[in-house]
Amino acid sequence: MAAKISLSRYLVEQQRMEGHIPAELRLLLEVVARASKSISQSVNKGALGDVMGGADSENIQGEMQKKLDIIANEVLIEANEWGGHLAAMASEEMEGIYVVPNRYPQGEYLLLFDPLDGSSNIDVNVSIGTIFSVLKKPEGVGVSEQDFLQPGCKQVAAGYCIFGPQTTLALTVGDGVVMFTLDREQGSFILTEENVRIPDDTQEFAINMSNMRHWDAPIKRYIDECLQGTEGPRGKDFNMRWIASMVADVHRILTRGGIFMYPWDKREPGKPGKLRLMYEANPMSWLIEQAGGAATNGKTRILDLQPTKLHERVSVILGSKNEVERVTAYHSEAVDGAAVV
Ligand code: P6P
Repeated sequence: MAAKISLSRYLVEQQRMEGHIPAELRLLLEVVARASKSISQSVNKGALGDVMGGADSENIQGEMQKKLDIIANEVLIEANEWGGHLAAMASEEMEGIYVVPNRYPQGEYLLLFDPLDGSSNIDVNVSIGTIFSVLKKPEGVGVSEQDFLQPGCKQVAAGYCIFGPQTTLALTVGDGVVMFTLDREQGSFILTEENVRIPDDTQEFAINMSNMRHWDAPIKRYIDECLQGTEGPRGKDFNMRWIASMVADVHRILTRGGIFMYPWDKREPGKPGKLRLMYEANPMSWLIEQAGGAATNGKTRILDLQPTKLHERVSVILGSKNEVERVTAYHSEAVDGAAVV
């Protein structure tokens, strides 16, 4: 039986053999993984711990926070602030950046995270997760919010930890996607998937269908064609999934393919989309691209988007390459009137 490779061993070997992971980045990733284990323990307590329900507070997004949103955020801050690998952190749950306190050494990395994505699913026991993104701090003295405003193509590491039937960590440092499953008996993440690949084609789409009347024409066209199945222009039947937890939907796509869409819609025309660019769309888009998929906002590659605000939102179309390209082509056809076959 092949030796079990722990996350620590994998990262040490990647640092030693491939040179992909400098020592400070390896430390950062091990700390994030350790924090994810701690969050997983809290999530798994459920009603047996004081972790369910609302926290009677709102986050910067104007959304009611769950107790676990705050717990997860605090775990990530406390785990990462003292190690000397970070200059600052940014979180969906905090309005401004969190600069590492002067009592600790400052490092060269910036860590962004959605500490507990999908938290509306906590009370109904549906998979949720932590999403993280790592950037290098630009040269210069000190650190500011401006330093975080880098396009997703500048990420040096990205991943998520999904808290479901298994606790699984998905990770990329730019050399493909690997997955580690938490061995609760050992308390270690064990390598369970290397070289994750997404099929170019799929027959499974993920979108919140209740928003259909608000969608733009290209999305309506794409979904309508999927729903026509074998009698329609696609000539094949499609299946639909919507977990309302991006981590779970993306994990399914990394596991068996599919397309995930949270597009702009007419409900709030001034908002480009619901999902956040810096700590949801960028890390997930890099994972998807590293696994052979594609990710656009309907018009532009998500990883090329230049952010202007820390909490800005974006329209997200990601997953199996040929399907994402089709939806993106429908958007350009709608603008240019060019024929799309
Ligand atoms: P809706 C969770 O709140 C989240 O940010 C993503 O994880 C998820 O894909 C989306 O929102 C679900 O949104 O409008 O379907 O509840």
